[in-house]
Amino acid sequence: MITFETISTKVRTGQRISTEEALFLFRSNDLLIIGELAALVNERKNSTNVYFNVNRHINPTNICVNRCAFCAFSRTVGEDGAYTLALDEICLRAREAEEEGATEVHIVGGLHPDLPFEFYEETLCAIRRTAPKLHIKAFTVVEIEYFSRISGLTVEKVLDRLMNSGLGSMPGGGAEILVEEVRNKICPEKISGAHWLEIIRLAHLAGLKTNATMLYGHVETVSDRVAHMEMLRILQDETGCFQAFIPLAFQAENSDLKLDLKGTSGLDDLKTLAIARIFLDNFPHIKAYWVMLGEKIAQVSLAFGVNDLDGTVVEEKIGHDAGASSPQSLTKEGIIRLIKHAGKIPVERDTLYHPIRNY
Ligand code: V47
Ligand code: SF4
Repeated sequence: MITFETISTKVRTGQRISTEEALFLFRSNDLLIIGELAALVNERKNSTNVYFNVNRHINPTNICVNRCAFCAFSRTVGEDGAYTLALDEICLRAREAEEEGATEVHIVGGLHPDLPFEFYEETLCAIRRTAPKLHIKAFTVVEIEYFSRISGLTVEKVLDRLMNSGLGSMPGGGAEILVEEVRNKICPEKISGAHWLEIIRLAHLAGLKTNATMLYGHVETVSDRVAHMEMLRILQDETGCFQAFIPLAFQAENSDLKLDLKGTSGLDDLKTLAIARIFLDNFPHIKAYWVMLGEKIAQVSLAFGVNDLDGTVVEEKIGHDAGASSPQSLTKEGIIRLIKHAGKIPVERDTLYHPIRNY
């Protein structure tokens, strides 16, 4: 029989918990016990260090052929608010970021019907020329698969050409919930969960580190969340190239998902982060993305197994188009303050988690 005692013994002795045990935790509301176990796992891995980076998000276009039901960011060509940044504009933002002390640009966008694959190669090359010190973390698996389709190249070749143009690592977006039944409801046009995992595997084999996200708080069940995490845990056992797991709290405004939702609850946010920390024992980092969670929940999550607060971001569109009430940007000092007030040591990191400076 599964009880808190049996789970606690496993966690304390460093054993992996099962999917049934993760479900048991999701079905309990004993947040403090779950949080204590998650904090223990995190402390063993990361001591009291909490990572952040100085980064800037750039979304080259919001025009997208997919139109996922949960996405308030995407537009069709000619629709109000549709935009595509010129290469010069992208480079200007990257140069500004570098001048302001950023170490990373995070680039993701919609699946544009007309831009050729070469545009994305040129974007990377141009950023590398104008801001050579920046690490370029770019393109979700969904974009990589789209580039393969529009160019007629294999995914391996697409990755190879992008890496030659300056791609340094990949973010974890597009995973949503990897269970097909859920994808059919929230993003039927998106690649399947199995395909997402296969392309991540190819990226890892090519030598790229990536993250993995999970969009939660919409139509999925807690079993779907556990199934999603299980698929990631299995792949991580094989490749070891995931860096951070990032649960993304669904922002409900302006989306086509007709749900009677005002967003996730604080309890669910903390429980999800804590269970992820316990279940994903082979992931080095659990990231609280303050944009979707708000600064306060992100800060409290540092006592619930989280060891990464993402970065300064500067200009965020995906969450804010969907009604996120967090600020567009946090200053480095603001992030350091959040971490210090939680009794932890702020560590500025680069994209690959090399420490730059402790505060
Ligand atoms: O794939 C879209 C999600 C993702 C909504 O890897 C939404 O370091 C909530 O992946 N409510 C893109 N989420 C963002 C992303 C990300 C962000 C920060 C850091 C990293 C990283 C990755 O945003 C999409 C989708 O899952 N998303 N719409 C929404 N309404
Ligand atoms: Fe397009 Fe990504 Fe939005 Fe889906 S989530 S509509 S693929 S931009």
